[in-house]
Amino acid sequence: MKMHLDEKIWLTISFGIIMIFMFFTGYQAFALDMAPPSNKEIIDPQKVDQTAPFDKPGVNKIGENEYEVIMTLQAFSFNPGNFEVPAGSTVHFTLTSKDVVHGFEVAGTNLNAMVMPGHIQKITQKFNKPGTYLVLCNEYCGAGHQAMSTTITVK
Ligand SMILES: [Cu+2]
Repeated sequence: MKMHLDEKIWLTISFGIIMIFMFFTGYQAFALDMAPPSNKEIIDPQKVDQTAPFDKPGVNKIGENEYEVIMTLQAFSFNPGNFEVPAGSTVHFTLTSKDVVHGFEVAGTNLNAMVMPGHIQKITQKFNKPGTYLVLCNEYCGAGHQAMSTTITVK
């Protein structure tokens, strides 16, 4: 096959760029251990109320400016809902669903998680700016989905 020199040059450059991207992606994934956050703990979705820590949902202070929120999501509410944390707190969320797939999105932050029945979702966020943060379910979960919201007040 006869190939024009320009074509060879551009093919080499494109192939080289792809290889460079693949190298960096591989380096980040394997050498730097960067990956999307994931938590592989599972529980029996029929027994959420009896399974620790979800038998006691709530907001617990676990250190200086550090809180743990044990939350269950169910059609169409968050438990606990409308809670408060002081500004500057780091909040560790432990979430699960009691029925169907729900979403946990906190507007104005990077918090956005899918919460599935039978799975424990863990995410951490530091709340520096005082204000009222809207928490929304962003996975369609049934007839009352649009009403599934709560707030986190930071003050
Ligand atoms: Cu929902």
